[in-house]
Amino acid sequence: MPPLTKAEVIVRREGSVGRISLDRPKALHALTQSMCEAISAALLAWRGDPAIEAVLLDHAAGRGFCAGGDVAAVRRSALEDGGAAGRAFFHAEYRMNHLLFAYPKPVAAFMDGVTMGGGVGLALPCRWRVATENTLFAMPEGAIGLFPDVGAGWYLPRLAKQTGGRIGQFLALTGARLDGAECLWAGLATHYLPSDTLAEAKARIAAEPAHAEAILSELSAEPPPARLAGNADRIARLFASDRLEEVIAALAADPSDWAAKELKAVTAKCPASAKVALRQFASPQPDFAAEMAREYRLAARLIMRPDFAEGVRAVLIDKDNAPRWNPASPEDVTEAMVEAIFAPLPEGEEWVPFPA
Ligand code: QUE
Repeated sequence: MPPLTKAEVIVRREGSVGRISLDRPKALHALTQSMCEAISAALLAWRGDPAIEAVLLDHAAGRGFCAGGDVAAVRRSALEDGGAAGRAFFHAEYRMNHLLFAYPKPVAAFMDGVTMGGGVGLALPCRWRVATENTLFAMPEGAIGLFPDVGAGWYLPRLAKQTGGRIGQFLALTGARLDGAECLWAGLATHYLPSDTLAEAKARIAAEPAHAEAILSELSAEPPPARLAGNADRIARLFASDRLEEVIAALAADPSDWAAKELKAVTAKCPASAKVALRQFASPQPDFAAEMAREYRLAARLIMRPDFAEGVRAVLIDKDNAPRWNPASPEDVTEAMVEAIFAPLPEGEEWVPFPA
């Protein structure tokens, strides 16, 4: 009898590499809990296996690397079971993120298409992060009342200083979409390859994983100019404040068309989410596990706020893109509200990583 549900992740060995391919094409490979668990199980099985030297992470059929997570299911959980299933999803996803971060063997991620939210969490811990002409990268959670999770609070504040140090805040507050060239410029990607060379890159790495670095360099192409680089100074200046009201005021005071467009993007997002993101990025955690434990608190709290159900409704269910946030304006999101979202969870409910 065939299985009732498809696995949605293809796991196999090829020579001395482990291969993991996301296979949920109808949802642009957005992650479900069982996909996270299958990925973690494969990584755990290979972690101490001397026959596996490296891991390749990509998507199987269709477009998109990974569009995020199954937030429609998380929304149903928030409305129907007190958020228990939603928390279980984030617990499994963040364990997978942490496992990749601490993984003792090199992993290559092929960001050949939409790479948002959960897809960013898969790619950023990897030693090699390959962008292509199809890469479309974003942390869009502010549009659904969430926050930049999956380790974004670790990676984004640490991006190269060449970017002016505020690219993370810019990405979080605007949900801006970066192309492959911009990902390379910002340090989000390590290589830029034409997508028609990816099959060759994977086959050659599988044959000679010790030469992965040289193979990726050899197949790399000159990316087009990174448009974002032209706005780096503006981003550093206008996103300099950790106070949302000040960022909005700075954008409003700038005469450029660019600032006007980004002002619209910032003010369309969930105000509570934006304040959570700014506070998160202003206080980087000492280690990655601590960051994931903090993010789990934030996720557990934010999925139960009405803004999350409303944001998913507006973006993914009704698709009217007209969320009604509550509070609707930044001034009404108080310090005490943000503080409460960061508070520790009750004993026994905190996130814990896989044992080392
Ligand atoms: C903001 C988000 C997400 C989003 C759109 C936003 C997000 C997410 C998805 C998504 C997209 C396609 C799917 C799916 C989920 O879209 O987190 O299951 O098929 O996962 O504006 O944060």
